[in-house]
Amino acid sequence: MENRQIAQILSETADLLEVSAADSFRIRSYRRAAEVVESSTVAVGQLAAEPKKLLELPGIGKGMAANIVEMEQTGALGLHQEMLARYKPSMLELLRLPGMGPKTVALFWDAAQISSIDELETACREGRLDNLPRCGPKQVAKLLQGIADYRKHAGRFHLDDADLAAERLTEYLRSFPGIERVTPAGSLRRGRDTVGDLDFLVTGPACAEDRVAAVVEHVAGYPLIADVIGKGQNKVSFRLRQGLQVDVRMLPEKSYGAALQYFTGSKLHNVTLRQRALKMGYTLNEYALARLDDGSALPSSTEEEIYAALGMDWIPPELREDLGEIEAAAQHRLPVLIEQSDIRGDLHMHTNATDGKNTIREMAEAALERGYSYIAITDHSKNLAMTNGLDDARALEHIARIRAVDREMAGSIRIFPGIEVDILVDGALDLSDDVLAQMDVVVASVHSYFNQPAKQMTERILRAIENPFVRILGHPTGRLLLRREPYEFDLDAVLRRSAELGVAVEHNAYPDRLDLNDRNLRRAKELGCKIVVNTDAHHTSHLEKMRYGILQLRRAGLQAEDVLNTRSADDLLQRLRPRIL
Ligand code: DGT
Ligand code: CA
Ligand code: CA
Ligand code: ZN
Repeated sequence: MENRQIAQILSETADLLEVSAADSFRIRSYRRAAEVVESSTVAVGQLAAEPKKLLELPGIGKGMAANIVEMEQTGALGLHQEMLARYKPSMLELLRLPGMGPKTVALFWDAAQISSIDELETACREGRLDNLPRCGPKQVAKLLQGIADYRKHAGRFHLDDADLAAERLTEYLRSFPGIERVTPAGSLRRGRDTVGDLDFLVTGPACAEDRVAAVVEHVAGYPLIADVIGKGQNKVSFRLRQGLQVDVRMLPEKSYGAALQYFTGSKLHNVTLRQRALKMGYTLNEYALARLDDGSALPSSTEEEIYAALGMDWIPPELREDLGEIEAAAQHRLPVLIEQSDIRGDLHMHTNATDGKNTIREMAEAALERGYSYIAITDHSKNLAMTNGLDDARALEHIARIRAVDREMAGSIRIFPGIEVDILVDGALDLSDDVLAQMDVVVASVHSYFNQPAKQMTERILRAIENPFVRILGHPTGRLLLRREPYEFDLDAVLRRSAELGVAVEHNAYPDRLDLNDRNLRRAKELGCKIVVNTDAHHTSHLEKMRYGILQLRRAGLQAEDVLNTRSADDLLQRLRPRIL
């Protein structure tokens, strides 16, 4: 079992224990174990063969080690299964509603036996919660709104979750003899910020008509399947345990390009492309590109052949949204999109001085391993008390520590002292100018009072970026994908003013944010904004989330030169808003 899977079961168990009002020490031990496993750099499941090694992990005692051994051996945890049976699995979904914690879930369960979102909605509407503590008309209205918001997003998944699920399944499919190519198409291939379902295409000699039945059985036997929805002659649909639905299609080699083109989409791109094909005397479908007059098929085993036959350059999947890419490809003027290897550094990350998990040095070494030549350490400021944010005095001490590590590592990587300073309710910054003046990278972000009226929020952010020490506006719209909408404000006004002031706007590569989104990034470029892409890492392993940010930049048609942290360290410092001393 992978660390993520083990961690998920442990953390669900902690939630369920909390719902059942178990001993708080016990709840904490499961939560802590989940965290330790999730962030462990070794495969914890593999240690199960030598339980002594498990005990060396922080926070893992004898009981927890036995749990891990059980999961590795049986693929499940008895306690977890037992509690799921008691409360129904839908109980866990209740916890995904905004503002809903295990204590509230327990309250609703005890008072009204509510164990699903549907039951909660009915109970709200029938007034059955009215006599419970903290359940006035206002709270009930808020609950109903939360349910509506949740339903709007339900059935979509974060990009990294979909990506990891796809990687695992790809590996499994490739292991079958006679399968040569496996490609996740659809929105995942286009790098959309959230994914509805996975659309897999598979080809190779094993997909020949007389052999494909065995492939169908292999696919349906994938161990992470919750239920198989349908099995056809050359298609299998199923739902993974995490809820994600998957369609796998087996194809002959000669149709692979046509199918890949079709199932990559987007629908709008396909419609416009098919119209172009028709005008040129062809039909295009998932099986082939063919001549209209005699029905004869053109070579369709690769996408390149198909686009070339239509007089176009091959179009990177991220651009296939019918936003002008078809014309551009026909005129051979598609942009050369930014790639992950263009990135030279990451300018937003946290350490264990606040809510990060690693030291300055560990973050720097991890960045160096990725081939970066610089990073900025940008911990939180004091307004975010729950993160142990820095006040002026601690920020100064932190700068000194950052400088010391920078000196130790001189010649390999540069470490810029920085801060992610909170934009306070009125647009003032959370630290004094004297302290900010000593930082190379000041990222200013909104982390509170998200519900201000639009005008007030706009003024608040504009005031913040007027501060001459702010060099980057962090995650500018504040959205949390599938959880929180962007706050209401005049983004265009903020982008315009950022461009005038030379404040860079951030694309936050963390898959929960991906903010600014693709459309806003296009707008930012149009307005002449400086753009940076940062991971906002809270752990060394988060640095790799950069790739999800790169996908969004590519979707916005950005090139390496459009993004500041593709530059060398000196060039970058020159291009950031000038520092006043
Ligand atoms: P998702 O799953 O909601 O994140 O988004 P997609 O883009 O993966 O959409 P999905 O899974 O419904 O379909 C995958 C691709 O198949 C889609 O991008 C284009 C193609 N496709 C599906 N249905 C149609 C259709 O009715 N017409 C055309 N032209 N293409 C379609
Ligand atoms: Ca899909
Ligand atoms: Ca689909
Ligand atoms: Zn932040």
